[in-house]
Amino acid sequence: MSECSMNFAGKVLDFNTPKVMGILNVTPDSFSDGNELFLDSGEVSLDKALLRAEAMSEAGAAFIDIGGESTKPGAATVSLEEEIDRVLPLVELIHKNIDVIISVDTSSPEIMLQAASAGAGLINDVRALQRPGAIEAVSKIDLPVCLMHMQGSPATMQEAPRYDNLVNEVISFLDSRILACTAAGIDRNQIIVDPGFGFGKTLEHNLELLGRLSEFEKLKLPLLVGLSRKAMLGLITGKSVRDRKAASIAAAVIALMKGANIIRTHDVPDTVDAMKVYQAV
Ligand code: 8Y4
Repeated sequence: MSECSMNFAGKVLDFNTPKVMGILNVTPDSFSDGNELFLDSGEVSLDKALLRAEAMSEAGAAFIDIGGESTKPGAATVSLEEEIDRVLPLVELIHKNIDVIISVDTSSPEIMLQAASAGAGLINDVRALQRPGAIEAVSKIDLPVCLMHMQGSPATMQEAPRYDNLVNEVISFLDSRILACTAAGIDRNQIIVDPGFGFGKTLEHNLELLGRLSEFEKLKLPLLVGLSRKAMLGLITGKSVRDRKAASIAAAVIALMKGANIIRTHDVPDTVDAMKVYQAV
């Protein structure tokens, strides 16, 4: 949505021009870039993570998205304690050292509260604040939130995704979550929406969502999309996760042309270049 700005813990951003969100994965089994941030002890290397965040920020990322729980189908569940240990020291470190908006990818109210105290500027919840206490947590910390659509739960969502009317159902779900949020005292202008590519969707579903992305403009809220290196791009190109950069950028440009305001990506420098070309035209 244009002509709108949001305050992310003191950093104000307008969405007249699109923005990049760089992914900083701190899940040990993350299927692309995870392991390099891990020490032999199994802990996150804070030094390496900070360097990576600095590089993404310098390359033009407005947001750094930090997540400690893998949503990969079949991934091990992470205890709250483990998620806290992985995510919070990094939020603090980045907050102290880098002028960037810190997005925390979590569904846990406890993490939301602690992350806000540690300097987070955005809560990115793939479960759209459906966990008990999550809406109340975001209402209390008064930070913007990204509400994402998912059908089912990460463990089983790709088994048999099914929709009678895909775009209508995704938009209705987001509408109902927006209503739940505003009813709980969250400001409508603190909400970002996301169709949730790959979350309970077949290739066909993902293609229809991308092709019809401009229909999400009727929600009149900033639109975030995450397409980077996802399985749909592997199905289209036949390439493995590490070789999906060009496909990811092509998908990102299509999303931009259909009104996306934030692109979540592993490849910040190239996505920023693509965005500059889009902007120039
Ligand atoms: C390689 C690496 C291939 C990672 C696929 C993946 C989204 C998100 C994720 C999204 C928002 C992912 C946390 C899945 N996707 N948050 N999170 N939107 N808002 N898979 O699309 O990146 S994790």
